[in-house]
Amino acid sequence: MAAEEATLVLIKPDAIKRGLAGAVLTRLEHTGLRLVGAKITRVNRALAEAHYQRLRDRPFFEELIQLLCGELHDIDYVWALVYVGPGAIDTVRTLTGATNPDHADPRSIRGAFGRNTTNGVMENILHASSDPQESAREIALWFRPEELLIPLSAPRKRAESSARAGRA
Ligand code: IDP
Ligand code: MG
Repeated sequence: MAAEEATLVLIKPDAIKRGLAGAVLTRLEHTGLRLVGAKITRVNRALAEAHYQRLRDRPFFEELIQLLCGELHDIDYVWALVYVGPGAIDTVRTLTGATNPDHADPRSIRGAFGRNTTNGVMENILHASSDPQESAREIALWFRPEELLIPLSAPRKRAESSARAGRA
């Protein structure tokens, strides 16, 4: 049985602009994972930069920040969602598909709906956490604990407490 995990999904402004948020939510709902947090929220530059901090040295970083903030699509919000369940991170990553929509499995969300525009912008519809450390960091960035239906503990804390339990 896969480990119980939590994962953050962001439905990005390109999806909202194209009226695809409902289709994405439907596919996420069909995973059977439990939705424990959901909101629409504005994204300011500081939040976008913190979210994508690992990519700050990449040449497309500025465009990526503008995209997440909605500046490229004249959209002023994203959907932020937290799903939990066994193997939730991989389940949602597989459903999401490869980063580049041209390379994504056509059965995935990005394969079905993503595109590279003629202006060279990668519109890949959604963000999905890539690993337990990132999901814990991202969920804490986007949600206050009281906004979630259940308390979530960070993976490192879980590891530390089992190490403590082992020593006791
Ligand atoms: P992921 O979203 O599949 O996890 P990451 O490598 O974490 O992919 O990149 C984060 C986001 O940065 C992507 O979803 C996409 O929006 C953007 N991105 C990644 N690579 C490129 C690129 O080569 N050109 C433009 N945007 C990119
Ligand atoms: Mg990523």
